[in-house]
Amino acid sequence: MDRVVILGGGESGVGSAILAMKKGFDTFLSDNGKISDKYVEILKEYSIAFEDGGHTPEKVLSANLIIKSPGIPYSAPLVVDAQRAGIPIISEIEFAGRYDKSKKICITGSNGKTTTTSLIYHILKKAGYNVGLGGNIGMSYARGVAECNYEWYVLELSSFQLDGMYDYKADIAVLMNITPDHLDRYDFKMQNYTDSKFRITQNLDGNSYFIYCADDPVTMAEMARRSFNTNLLPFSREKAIENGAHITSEGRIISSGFSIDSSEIGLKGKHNMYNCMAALLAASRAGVPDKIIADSLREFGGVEHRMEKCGVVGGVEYINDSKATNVDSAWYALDAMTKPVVWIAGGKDKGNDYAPLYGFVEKKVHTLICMGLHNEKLHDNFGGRVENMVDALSAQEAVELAHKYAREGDVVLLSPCCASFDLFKSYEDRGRQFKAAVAALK
Ligand code: UMA
Ligand code: ADP
Repeated sequence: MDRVVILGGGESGVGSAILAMKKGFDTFLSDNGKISDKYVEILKEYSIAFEDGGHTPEKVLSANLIIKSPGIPYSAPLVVDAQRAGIPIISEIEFAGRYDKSKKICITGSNGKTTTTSLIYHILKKAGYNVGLGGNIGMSYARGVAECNYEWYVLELSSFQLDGMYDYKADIAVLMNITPDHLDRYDFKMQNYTDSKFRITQNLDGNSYFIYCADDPVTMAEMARRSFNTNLLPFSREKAIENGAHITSEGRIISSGFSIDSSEIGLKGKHNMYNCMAALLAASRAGVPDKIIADSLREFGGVEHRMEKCGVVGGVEYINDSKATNVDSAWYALDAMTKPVVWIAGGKDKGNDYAPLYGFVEKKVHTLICMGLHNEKLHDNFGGRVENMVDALSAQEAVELAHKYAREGDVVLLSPCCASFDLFKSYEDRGRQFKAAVAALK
């Protein structure tokens, strides 16, 4: 019997182990940290053999196939050893795809993945499809394949998941944009990261679709270097697109016979118009009628921690955009601001270049609250560009300072540009603490 070893005992690894077990493999899961109680319970429930607190080389390198969790880099010593030993290493998505008979809509990009994925899922659900949601969001895809039976799957894919994908084929592939992120995992080479994102197009054929942003310079430069044997569906805010989607100068989104005024759409902001165009193209190619797509676009209010309005206190609006963990996403948040801004930024810097934000900050932001353990880089970049700059070591302190500096009619925007791990467990934890602090002000 083939031995499948899963590296990592989080959502991805445990889902993969359940699927491997169900498919009759000799299954073993290995984690070099401590597996959380929740996952230990599931592994025991399914009688899956596992170890934690360290990888035992003999137990791992005896595998015929390794499924690597996305958080584990290829540079991890045991992964290097496994590669040297010639053991195939794949991602959870590649593995689950081997057993998934559903039609697959796959979404990647540096920003907008979760919003677009959730919107497509919302539209297909509304249309009455038997549809699953997974990938880099929610419940593990492999576990979904093991336990559910969907006709359609909407999958958010990260570059880390795409890296371990080879034969997987999407029916509808969506690439939102490519801007610098996670470069530490790609030898700090943008081309390596771009190649990873373009893996979403591998194996597409004449029956599949590739939806992409014609305004994104990195995507377009890469498109020019490659050839595609599939149906191309670009979308744009900047130019008219015949076979795809675009926005007219009057603000109408147009695609073939479909048309909707952007003012009717529930999501707001330029970036969300991209997300809506991608979603409507995907849903229409999945066969959803125009009326259901239009109704869904009107009612979908967005996802938690993405430009989420979380209250007005003393005439000041508070917005939680905790998921803005890179410069590009914060760029769109600041671009969307129409009132004076108290901006809360900072956290674990991933090698950010803040220059694209200077103009917005000088024009729109009067107070910058630096919420992180190391705020020097923010001070270096924005000192002299804002009226006030103060430091905070918690969400509560940041919100109290924001309350003090904000004037009636202002917006307090948490859009940190950085990862959350210096002060918080995750971006969700950061967003929730922010919202709790805003609620406490009331
Ligand atoms: N581990 C090892 N060996 C190592 C390093 C880590 O065993 O050398 C273990 C850790 O101790 C831990 C486990 O690996 O127990 C964690 O694996 P993981 O980091 O891959 O996390 P999972 O819980 O399996 O979740 C992963 C994705 N996480 C990452 O890519 C970091 C989840 O995306 C995804 O939803 C899930 O698989 C799906 O099955 C989250 C994410 O943060 C949302 N993604 C990044 C992002 O969006 O920026 C890419
Ligand atoms: P991802 O899953 O790719 O991280 P999200 O939908 O969670 O994307 O959004 C992450 C951040 O990026 C949020 O701050 C959000 O406001 C912003 N954002 C959403 N869509 C886009 C887009 N198309 N382009 C740039 N930024 C975006």
